[in-house]
Amino acid sequence: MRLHMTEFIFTLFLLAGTAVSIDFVHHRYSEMVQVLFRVQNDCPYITRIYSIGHSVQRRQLYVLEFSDNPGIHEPLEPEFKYVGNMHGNEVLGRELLLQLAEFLCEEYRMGNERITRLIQETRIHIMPSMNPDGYEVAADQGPDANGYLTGRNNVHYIDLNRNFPDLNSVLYYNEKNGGPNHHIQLPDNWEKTVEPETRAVIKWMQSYNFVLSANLHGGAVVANYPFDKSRERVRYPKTSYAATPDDSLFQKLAKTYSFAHGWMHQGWNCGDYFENGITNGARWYSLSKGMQDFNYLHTNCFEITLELSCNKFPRTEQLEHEWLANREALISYLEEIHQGIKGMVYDENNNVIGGAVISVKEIHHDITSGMEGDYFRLLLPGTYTVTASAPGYYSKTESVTVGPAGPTQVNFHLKEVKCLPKEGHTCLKQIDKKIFPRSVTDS
Ligand code: GEM
Ligand code: ZN
Repeated sequence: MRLHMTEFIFTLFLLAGTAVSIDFVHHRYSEMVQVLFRVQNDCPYITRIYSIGHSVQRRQLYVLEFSDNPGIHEPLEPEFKYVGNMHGNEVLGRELLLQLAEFLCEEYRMGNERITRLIQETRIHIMPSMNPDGYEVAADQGPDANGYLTGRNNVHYIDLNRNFPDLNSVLYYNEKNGGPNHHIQLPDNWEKTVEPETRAVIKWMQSYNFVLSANLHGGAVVANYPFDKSRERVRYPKTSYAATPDDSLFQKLAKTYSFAHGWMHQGWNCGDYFENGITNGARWYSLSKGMQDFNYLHTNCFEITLELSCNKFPRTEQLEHEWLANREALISYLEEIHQGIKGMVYDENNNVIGGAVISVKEIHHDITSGMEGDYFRLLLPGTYTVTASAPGYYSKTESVTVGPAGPTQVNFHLKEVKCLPKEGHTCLKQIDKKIFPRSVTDS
C-alpha cells in the first residue's frame, strides 16, 4: 500500500509519539485530569500520577510526579512539591502548574540539559489543585463575574489556609519555656479537626520527606515567606515581622522567585508595595493555621507562598503572558533545592539511621534524616557547626563550609552507646529509643 506524503509524515509523527501541547485556557476538573494523564502518557518513563485522597465532593487530589525513577525515593535526591489552587478562586497557579508539567515533559524529551539534570537530581511533585471543589464553584461564574470570595473555601465553607493545626502557638511557647524547635507534634485528635483536603495534604507531607515547596495563590503579586503568624498580638493595620530562625534563607528563596519573575521584583503591584517583591507573612498581615508555617514546624519542608496575580481569576487571554512571566521563576525556585548540606546518617555497620536529628548550632531549627537515612539541610553559604544525633547513639559534630553552588555532602557515622553502665552517661539501650538522648555527647 502506498502512502501519500502527508499521510507518511503524519504516521511518522504518530510513531514518534509527538506530544500534544495544552492550550492556554482554563481547565475544569475533568480537563485538568486529562492534561495530567496526557503528560503522563507522553513522558511515561519520568512521570507517575497518584492521588493523595479526595475533596469533600470526592474529587481525587491528583499529584503528578517527575523523576528519573518515578515512584521511588532515591537516597540523596531531594523531594520538591508545588501546590496550586488551595483557594478555589485563585486559579492562575493551577494553570501554571499544568503548563509546567507539560514543559518539563517536552523539554526532557527534546534533551534540554537543564531540565534533564533537574529531573535526574530531583523528585518533583506537582499538585495543580488542592481545592478542586472550590474551583468548580468559582469557574461556574467564570473570570468576569467572579466575586472576590466565591469558591475560595472548600464546600464546607472552610478556608483551607486557616485549617491546619496551629503549631506556631506551641513553638512560641517553647521559645520562652523550652521545648522542640522542629517536628512539633500534632494533637491526638487532629484528624477530626481538619477538612478532608487538609487531612490528605498533612498525610502526604508525613509520608514524603519534602525539602522545599511553594504554595501558589493570587490576589497580589509577592513572594511571602514564614512566619505567617505573628508572635505578639497586634491590631491590623499594625503588624509585626515574625522571623523564623532561617529568615535570611527564606528571604533568598523568595527573592529567587521574585527576581526571576517578569515584574514581581519591581515591588509596586496591585496597588501595594513590597520591597524586592517579597514579604514576611506576619509583616503583611498575621494569619493563623496556614499551610506554610505548618510545613516548617511539623516537617523538614521549607515552604513559601507565592501570590501570582492581582486578578484571582485572570481572563484566558492573560494566561500565556503569565506563563512566560512565571516560567523561569518556577524553574529557578525548584533549583534552589540543591544548596546547603546533605548526606547520609549511618551506624558503625553502615546501616542507615532514619529520624536522626541534624542541628546547626548557628540556627535554632533542626531537621531530621528520612527513612533511608538521608538528610537535606538548606543553608546559605557560610561555615556551620553541624551535629547529628539519634537515640541510642553518641552524637557527632562537624564543622562544615557551604559554598554558593550545589550542596556540600557530609555523611555521619554514629557509634552506638553500648549497654555497659559507665560513669557519666546512662545506658540508652534500656531507655525507650523514642526518647531523645540529651545527656549523651560526643564519644
Ligand atoms: C493569603 S496567604 C499569603 C499571605 N500571608 C500573610 N501572612 N499575610 C491568605 O491565605 O490569606 C493570601 C491569599 O489568600 O492568597
Ligand atoms: Zn489564597
